[in-house]
Amino acid sequence: MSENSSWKDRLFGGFSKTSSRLTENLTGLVTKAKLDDATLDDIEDALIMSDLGPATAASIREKLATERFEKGLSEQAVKEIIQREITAILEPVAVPLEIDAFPRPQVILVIGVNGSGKTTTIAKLAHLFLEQDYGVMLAAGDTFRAAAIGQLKVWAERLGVPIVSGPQGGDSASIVYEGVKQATATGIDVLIVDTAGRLQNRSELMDELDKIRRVLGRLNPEAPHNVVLVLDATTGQNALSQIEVFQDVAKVTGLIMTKLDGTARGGVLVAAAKQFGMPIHAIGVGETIEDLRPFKAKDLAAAIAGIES
Ligand SMILES: Nc1nc2c(ncn2[C@@H]2O[C@H](COP(=O)(O)OP(=O)(O)OP(=O)(O)O)[C@@H](O)[C@H]2O)c(=O)[nH]1
Ligand SMILES: [Mg+2]
Repeated sequence: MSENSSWKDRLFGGFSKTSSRLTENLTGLVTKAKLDDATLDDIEDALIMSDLGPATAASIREKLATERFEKGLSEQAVKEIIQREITAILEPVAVPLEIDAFPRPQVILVIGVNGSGKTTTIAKLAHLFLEQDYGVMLAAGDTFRAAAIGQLKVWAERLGVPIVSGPQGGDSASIVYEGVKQATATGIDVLIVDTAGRLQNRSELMDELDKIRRVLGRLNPEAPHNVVLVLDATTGQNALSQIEVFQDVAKVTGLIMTKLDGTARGGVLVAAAKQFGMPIHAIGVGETIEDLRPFKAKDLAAAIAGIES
C-alpha cells in the first residue's frame, strides 16, 4: 500500500464518525423528485446538526435550491453537492506548513488550551519534517509542568532529534532564545516550541508570547515565523471561540485540528475554514506518529461527506 493511499484510509477511517453523523442526519430527507422549501430547510438543519456551521449550511442550501439534478435526485447526489461545496471552502485554507525561512532556523510556536494535543502534534510535525530531510530541534517551552518537559524529551529521544529544555518553573523565553542560538550554531532548519496549555482568556499567555517575541527579536526579527494554534475537534463549536480569542491575543498564523478520529463533530473544521479563512496546516486523525498530515481539500471533503472515491 502506498504512503498516499494509507493516509487516505486513515483520513476516511478518522472521519467515519463525522460522515455517519452527516448520513444519519440526511437519511430520509430526499424522498421527493424535487427539493421543496421544507426539504431544503430540513437539509440545512441536518448540516447545522453535523457541525458544519450555519454559514456553510446556508450556502449549501442555496446551491441545492438552484441545482438541476441531471442524474436524478438522491441522497448520493445531495452528498456530492455537499462534497463540492466543502471542497471550495477548504481549498484556500489547505496550506501545508512550509519550511522556507531564511536565515534558518524557522521558529514554530505551538499554542493552545490544555490537552488540545500540542505536544503530540509537535512530535508528529517533527516526524513530517524529518521525512522531508529537514533538521529538527525541539524546545520545551512548557515549563509549567515537570511532566510536560519529560513528555517532550521522550519524543525527542524516540525521533532522534535534539531538544533544549530548562528547569520546571523556568523562563520559556530564555529556553526559546537558547534554542535559536543552538539551532543556528548547528545548522538546524526548524525549531518547534512547545508551550504550556492555557485557558484562552488568560493574559499571561499574551505576556509570555510577547516576551518570547521580544527576546527572539534580538536574534531574528522574523521569529517566531509561525504561531500555530492546536484545536481539539471533540470540543466542537468551542473550537471556534478558541480561534477567536487566540487570534486576538497571540497573532495566530495557522491552525492544526486534532482528534478528528474521536468525534462526530469533524464538520467543525469546515465551519472554522468558512468563518476564519485561516490556513489549516494539518489534521490529526489518531494517536500514532503517522496520524497527522496536511490534507487535500477534495479528499477531506469526500471523507466528511462519506463519498469513497
Ligand atoms: N485520538 C487522538 N488522540 C490525540 C490526537 N492528538 C492528540 N491526542 C491525544 O490527546 C492527549 C493530549 O495530548 P497532548 O499532546 O499531551 O496535549 P497538550 O495540548 O500538549 O496537553 P497539555 O500539555 O496538558 O496542555 C494525548 O493522549 C494524545 O495522545 C489525535 O489526533 N487523535
Ligand atoms: Mg503538552
